[in-house]
Amino acid sequence: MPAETEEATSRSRIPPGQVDVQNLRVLHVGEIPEFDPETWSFQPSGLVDNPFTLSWEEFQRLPATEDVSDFHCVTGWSKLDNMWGGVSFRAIYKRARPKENAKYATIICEGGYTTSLPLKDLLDEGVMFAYKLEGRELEPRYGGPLRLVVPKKYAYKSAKWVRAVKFTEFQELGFWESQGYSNTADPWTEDRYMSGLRSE
Ligand SMILES: Nc1nc2c(c(=O)[nH]1)N[C@H]1C(S)=C(S)[C@@H](COP(=O)(O)O)O[C@H]1N2
Ligand SMILES: [Mo]
Repeated sequence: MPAETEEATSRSRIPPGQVDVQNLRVLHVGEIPEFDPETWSFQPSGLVDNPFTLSWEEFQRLPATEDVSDFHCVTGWSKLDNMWGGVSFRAIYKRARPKENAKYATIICEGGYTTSLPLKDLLDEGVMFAYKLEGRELEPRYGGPLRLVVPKKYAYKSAKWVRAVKFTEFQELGFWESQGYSNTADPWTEDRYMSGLRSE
């Protein structure tokens, strides 16, 4: 397609106040955790009929999915077209069988980082626990062995180094959300901060 059209198309995929970058930037609080495949586990729990624990080997045997999505960090950069591979949130949801009063999930990471989302957002197309990026094993700095990917939200919802998912009736505030970042985190409406708390 002509260069102008191409530019217009990609510009329309960049939310307001964002600039597009060629590579994901490595961004997180704390140290990159050590990964030991022998002791690593993944644990869905809370308001579910079937709490379970999977080893790394068992997790990798779950049916896999792939999805290409854009990534928007609240600090102002976006990286388009990332091909993630892993297990859809839906698959974990189905296996855990949440109780009727479960409405949210808190994602719990190695090192203590947390974030949370309504189940209706987590059940969206493209939301997955990813262990691959561009067909290769997900590098530790990008959240390997396992990270959540939530394409429609600012990237602090895309938690790296995930170890557990807790289904809840009420929403728990995550790490950044409890420091004033928006709980709804919609890049398209520049929903960056909790209303009234911060303006820049
Ligand atoms: N465990 C954990 N996950 C995290 C973070 C973090 O500090 N700890 N930072 C978030 C933020 S603010 C961003 S922008 C993305 C960055 O992902 P990347 O380093 O793969 O680009 O990870 C998100 N997930
Ligand atoms: Mo971010």
